[in-house]
Amino acid sequence: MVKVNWMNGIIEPKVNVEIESGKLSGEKVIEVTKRLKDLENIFSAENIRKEMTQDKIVYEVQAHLPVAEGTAAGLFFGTTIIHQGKVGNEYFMTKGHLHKKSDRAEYYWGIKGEGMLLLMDRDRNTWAEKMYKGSLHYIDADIAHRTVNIGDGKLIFGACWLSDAGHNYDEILMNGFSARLIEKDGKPNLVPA
Ligand code: PAN
Ligand code: ZN
Repeated sequence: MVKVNWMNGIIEPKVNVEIESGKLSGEKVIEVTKRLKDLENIFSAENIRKEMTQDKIVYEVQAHLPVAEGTAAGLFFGTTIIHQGKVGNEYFMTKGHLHKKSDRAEYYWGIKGEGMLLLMDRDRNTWAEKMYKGSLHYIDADIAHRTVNIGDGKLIFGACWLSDAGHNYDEILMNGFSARLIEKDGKPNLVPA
């Protein structure tokens, strides 16, 4: 509920973000949950994923969408929580995507936990940037991006992107990233896919 004091024109914000957790509350906040059953053909061990508890949550996204998707020059603000876990020896991660409009960049920042931001250019060169509380990531235009939880708790990060960026999931679903983060001897290793 927005409280307006018309005497002095001062109002309460319509939405809040909990700094410690990234949790959003208020107007125009949407929530999406991705479970193992929603992540067909994302992990290398698809046979193992199929045998796991399908309702297990892999990640949750909250986003403040103040304008309609596709609006030119508006901004969206989101928080993603990736739960701790693995499919075989591959860490829980997001689907990953390119932006539909290829010249749209994005900011990510680490809020909690330990992660990796997997980035891939158009020539399919893939690299991983460490994520931790306070890390800041500028994802350049036309770079595919996926986040991976390599820690022993939840990975939480924030994101801010343009409202007309759009999401292209198809290319990653079809061709994947050229490398994956695999646990070996208790450590994350970036290995060719
Ligand atoms: C993020 C992502 C979010 C979930 O808000 O959408 O972390 O990842 P997937 O969209 O790949 O499932 C973002 O990059 N928005 O543009
Ligand atoms: Zn994005």
